[in-house]
Amino acid sequence: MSSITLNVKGMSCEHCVKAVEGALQEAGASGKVNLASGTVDVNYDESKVSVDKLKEAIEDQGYDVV
Ligand SMILES: [Cu+2]
Repeated sequence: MSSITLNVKGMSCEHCVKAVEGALQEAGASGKVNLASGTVDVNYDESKVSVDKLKEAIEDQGYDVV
């Protein structure tokens, strides 16, 4: 397992938390959003999914990964 912290712009409420964490789950990873810092701690299996794919999954929900 690998882990990374992503900076994500535009998350403001519980809905955003669910959208982002849900998208990561669908991509095969697990994420924990921290609204106060605008970050997401992600645990993932690098043999199954790339960081680029994780970023894409978040961006598909309408948020910017910076
Ligand atoms: Cu929201």
